[in-house]
Amino acid sequence: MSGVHGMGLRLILLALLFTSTYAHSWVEQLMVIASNGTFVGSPGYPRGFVPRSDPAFSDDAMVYLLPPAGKASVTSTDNLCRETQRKKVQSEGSPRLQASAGAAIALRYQENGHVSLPETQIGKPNNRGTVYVYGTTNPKENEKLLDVYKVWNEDGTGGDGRGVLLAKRDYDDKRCYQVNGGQISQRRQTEFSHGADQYMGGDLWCQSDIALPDTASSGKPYTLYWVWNWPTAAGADPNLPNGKEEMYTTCMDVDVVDHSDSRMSTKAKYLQDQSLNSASIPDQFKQIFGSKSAGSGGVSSSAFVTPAPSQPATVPPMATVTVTSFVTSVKIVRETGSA
Ligand SMILES: [Cu+2]
Repeated sequence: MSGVHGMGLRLILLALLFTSTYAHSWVEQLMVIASNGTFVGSPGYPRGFVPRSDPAFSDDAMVYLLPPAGKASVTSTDNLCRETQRKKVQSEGSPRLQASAGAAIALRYQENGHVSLPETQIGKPNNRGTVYVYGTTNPKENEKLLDVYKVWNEDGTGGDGRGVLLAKRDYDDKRCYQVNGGQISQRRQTEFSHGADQYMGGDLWCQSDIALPDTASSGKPYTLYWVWNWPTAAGADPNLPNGKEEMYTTCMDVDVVDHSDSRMSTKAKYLQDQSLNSASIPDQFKQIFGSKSAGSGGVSSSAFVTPAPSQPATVPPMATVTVTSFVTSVKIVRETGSA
């Protein structure tokens, strides 16, 4: 292969990689986590969810950028939720998650290259930004970002006291990847391999794992705000000498039900070697559990085996998996390039 030919292939590959990073992120799905760390039950969805399979889907149907395009900073009038997520309304076919008070829940999202292709954006944090998850039983339709973000605290004494900070997580959960030709993805595809499923295909989605408060009342919705802070540092990008504020949010509700089997057991213990298609993140699971029961520890013990969950996560047939042309293209380019 000549050098010119190789360069051309590399440019095509780069173009594909860049194209793939436009998507940004939002919460795609909520799952209850059983006391062995495995997802159980049926998925729940954010307010006004538009599935990727919907003909009306585009990134713009789900992305919510703050500050809004054209503004340098978030101001007191900026809404926390995108317009389609300000009311407690679900889309047809995308219901709320059902979970009991105290249940552990995974908020799942796609990294879209923000983790696996960090070279496409200069000056971003090493943890790919920080996710803040807030909870309230008393949300406002026109909730303002700055009334909640870094104001509500773990004790519920921040700001107007209507809500709490449930968790602060690294955007990169240290496992997730999009299938692409980047080194991080290649490494993680080996280390965290899994069979393609209907939701993720070959990708492995990221998670923010949290727990509902034990005090959440049954029969009522509990509101979650997922806020991803992904700033550009000052001085890193010559085009952005002062850096840049960049945040994305998803707003969602969970139906709090009286179901003892989704309640986090004090005997919770993470089951090692479980399928990554329905596994929570061990260190986040440990953080949730550690705060709920003293002396739990032991997440790394492989000798302890918990019973299988009574209600396994639905695993749809493999036949419905769609391989995108993007992934196919990258593979072809790589194979040709290395020939
Ligand atoms: Cu993005």
